[in-house]
Amino acid sequence: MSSHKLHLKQPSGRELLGGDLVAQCLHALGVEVVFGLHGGHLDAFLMGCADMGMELIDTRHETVAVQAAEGYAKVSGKTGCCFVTANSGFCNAFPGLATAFADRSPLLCVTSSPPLRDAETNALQGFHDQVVLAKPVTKFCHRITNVGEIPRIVSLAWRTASSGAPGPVMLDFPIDVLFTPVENEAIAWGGITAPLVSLPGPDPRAIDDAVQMMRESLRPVIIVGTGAQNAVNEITTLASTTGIPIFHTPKFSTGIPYTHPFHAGSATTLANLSSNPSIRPDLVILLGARTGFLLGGRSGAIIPLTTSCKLLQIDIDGSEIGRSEHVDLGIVSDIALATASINAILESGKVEKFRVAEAWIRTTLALKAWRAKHNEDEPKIDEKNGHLHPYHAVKRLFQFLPPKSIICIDGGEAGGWALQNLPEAHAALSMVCTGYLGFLGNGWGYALGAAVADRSVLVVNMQGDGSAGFHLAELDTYKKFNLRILTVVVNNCVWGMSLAGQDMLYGSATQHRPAANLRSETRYDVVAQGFGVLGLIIDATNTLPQSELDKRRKSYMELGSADESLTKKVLDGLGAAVDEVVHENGPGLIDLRVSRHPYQDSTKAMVGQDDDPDVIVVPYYDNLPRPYYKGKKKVEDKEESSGSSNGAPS
Ligand SMILES: Cc1ncc(C[n+]2csc(CCOP(=O)(O)OP(=O)(O)O)c2C)c(N)n1
Ligand SMILES: [Mg+2]
Repeated sequence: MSSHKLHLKQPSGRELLGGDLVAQCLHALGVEVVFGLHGGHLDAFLMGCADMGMELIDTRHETVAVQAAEGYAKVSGKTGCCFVTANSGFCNAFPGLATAFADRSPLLCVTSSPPLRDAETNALQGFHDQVVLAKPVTKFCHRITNVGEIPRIVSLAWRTASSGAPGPVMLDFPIDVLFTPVENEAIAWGGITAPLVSLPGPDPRAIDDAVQMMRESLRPVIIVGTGAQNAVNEITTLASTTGIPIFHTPKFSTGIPYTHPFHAGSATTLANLSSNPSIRPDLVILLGARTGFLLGGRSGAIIPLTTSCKLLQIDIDGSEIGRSEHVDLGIVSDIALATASINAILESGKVEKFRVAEAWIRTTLALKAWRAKHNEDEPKIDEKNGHLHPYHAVKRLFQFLPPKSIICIDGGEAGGWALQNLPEAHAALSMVCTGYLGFLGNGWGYALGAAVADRSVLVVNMQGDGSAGFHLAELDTYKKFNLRILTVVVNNCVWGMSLAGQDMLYGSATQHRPAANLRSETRYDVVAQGFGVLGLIIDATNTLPQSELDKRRKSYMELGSADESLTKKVLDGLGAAVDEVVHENGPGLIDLRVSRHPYQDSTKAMVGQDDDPDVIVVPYYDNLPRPYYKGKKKVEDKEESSGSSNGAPS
């Protein structure tokens, strides 16, 4: 039937090849932009993309290309697309696939390999079987061995990436398949022209139960995650009708407007209620948000793990429901459909209307205004080293950002300061890019994809000086495509979170701080200038040597009048630097020098340093009880009960 076929466009001056067919299939599926890095294997495909008017954004590293496709998906809501060359490019792409798989991000990665007949001959860029390597980090991956089967398999891969729990897929087109002329009669079209499938909806009885749970709850909260990306209207309607506050996972804030009256900010602030059970949630409604370390793990700090708090989890993937803890009600469904069903019941008049008590609404919404008092009270400039306090530096930076920016958070301590100060930014969207893999450097690609998906806003690429080093060369990509990305290197001249852990665990027991140092002489603003990007530095000590290259250095010291205090001048200088980048209408970088102290509260909580001799400190995870007792108290208890020592070593 002709309607199931694509009308293929004949390229002018050359044959229609397998590569054209791949490009035209992707075009038919709605792909407008493809991220990647060139390899000769892919030229037949790239020519096909160019012929179809698809935008090609080429990066300086394949990891970034895949992560840009992921960032694009996160912001546009569409499936991202990328290309990487055979073996070398693929191996660089692997971290991107791994991250996207953990993050359930829909993307299709195109790669290539040596000609089919050269299999296992030590051929160029053919040593590793990419399909085998990619299997555990993709939802689907396949090597296409027949040019005629391209549409069928592309369609299958695309639908796999974007349906159910989304995720990355990879297609390996051997170079001979890409360069083989297409024979129209021999094409298996598969579902390439089929309309998009509808999304899975909820069981109506479960929705009744969910409504009942909400009605019975006194202190409910909603926590949204990436899976709620397409459900902004439905969730805000639910919140407006019921007064249930909406928190978001730190990983992804969704597009719920910051200004919405029930937007309560990051769910991490719920930990502030953990000391008082009477003002903790008694119902947590997880909408497309997964339990795990980003929501406090098994500590119960964010989601109370007590019988007095019920957990209602709605997710597209049943295996996420009750993954680590008991769930009182689990619903497998698309979030928009499930929430719309809840709203329909509430509007139908079938159940009595309910509204959360004002006191609970006030308590939860006040969390957005909560600031760590100790950090607030600390001097803005560290008296010991003359550097800006990282909390105050990031806070002021965020206050200067244009509202509705997109904030991509990378780095260790730097990321913690950014997350803590997020409410100051009035952002349209925020994401912690390190994600489930704790992967430093991901922010470069996510920021790139975000900036391509939405060119109307400023994208802020928050980096530590450590994480910045992974993909600094992408400044070149930002410049090449003149993207509105402000990179901020929160520069404490150290692998800060690494040093924090070592300090907390080893203290004065040893002076060794292995592999934790970074160079203070490295000038990220000058590096940016080398790429033709506006590079600025904010340094309260004003002691850095001037560089020959350093033509555009902004001296904040001259920005204020003579009687203004140093602190004000530095922070105003930061504002001036942000303004300069905003007006540049292209990329910019601020090397924001900060003190390496104090350490972030979340780092302290994660490291979990504990002097109790009966506790085994397991940094970054929950501590363990010692299988034998070392502390006096326990030994005495034992002695009291048994009348003798238990013989355990102390
Ligand atoms: C790819 C990767 N390598 C190493 C680590 C381990 N790690 C976690 S935080 C951290 C230090 C981060 O330093 P920086 O980016 O400068 O941020 P800071 O903590 O100094 O603000 C390191 C090395 C990681 N998470 N990811
Ligand atoms: Mg650092």
